[in-house]
Amino acid sequence: METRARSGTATARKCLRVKVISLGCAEVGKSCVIKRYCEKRFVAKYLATIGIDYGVTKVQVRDREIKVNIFDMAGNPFFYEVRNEFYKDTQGVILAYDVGQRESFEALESWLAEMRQELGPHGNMDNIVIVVCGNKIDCGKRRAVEESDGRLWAESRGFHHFETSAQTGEGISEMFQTLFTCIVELCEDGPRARSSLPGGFTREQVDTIRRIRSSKDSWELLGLQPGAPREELNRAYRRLAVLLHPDKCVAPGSEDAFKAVVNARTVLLKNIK
Ligand SMILES: Nc1nc2c(ncn2[C@@H]2O[C@H](COP(=O)(O)OP(=O)(O)OP(=O)(O)O)[C@@H](O)[C@H]2O)c(=O)[nH]1
Ligand SMILES: [Mg+2]
Repeated sequence: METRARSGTATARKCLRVKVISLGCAEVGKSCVIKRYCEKRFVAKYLATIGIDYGVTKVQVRDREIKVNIFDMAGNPFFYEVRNEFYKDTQGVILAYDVGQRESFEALESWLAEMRQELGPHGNMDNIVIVVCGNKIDCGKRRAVEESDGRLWAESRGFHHFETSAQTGEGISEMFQTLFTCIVELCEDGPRARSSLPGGFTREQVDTIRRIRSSKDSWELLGLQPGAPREELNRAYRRLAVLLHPDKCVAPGSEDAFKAVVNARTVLLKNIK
């Protein structure tokens, strides 16, 4: 990883030093995303990271100069013993998956678990800014993870979500800028002042949308036993409609979930006397 100073503006305030790591399965493009940001170039040949790659870059956030130490981790399980040394004192995480490879998205939870485990019982995740990066959006035809799925997963955990292409550069600078801005906010104001955290919706809404998406029939979608009476059906419908109404619910996917609830009720009512 090359070192490059991105801002020469002198500032009165002390330079802030921060530590950022990249996490995610092998070959999702972690090294390329970092290279695209730091060096403005893309390498098509796969050169697996061996353990850890380290680099430093300077950026300007608001009136503050920050020196970012980036630890780019290898995704291959073989390098766990090397990786685990580098979790501590992390302030920012790029948690990456490949939008064309479903397993790399489904593995995000286990990457968080590895980090939690290495930080230990006293490690505080509230002091770490996590951006979730769905990479390789230029490979449009083989998409396996929808943008809304990625966003829902990330935002329901209080993380930012970006889709990127290290090849074209799309989304890259927005993602890094958000990461660095949030880290500076956190350093200056503490966890309570994370004004730019996404959200505005509840865990119940997110879990309900997920349940609706994976339900196999209209009964299951409404959370009812097959053959439930009309009053029960209407009660379940009302509860879900209030929870997910697009006027009140801003969780990603709420509009489709709300439509599915309305359809399920219509279909079932036709068959109930
Ligand atoms: N088309 C396309 N290919 C990409 C993109 N990002 C990375 N790649 C390719 O995907 C392969 C893996 O990229 P890396 O950045 O080395 O992946 P990594 O996540 O760092 O992998 P490990 O170091 O093994 O954990 C390389 O062949 C890259 O050229 C992208 O946005 N679009
Ligand atoms: Mg790598």
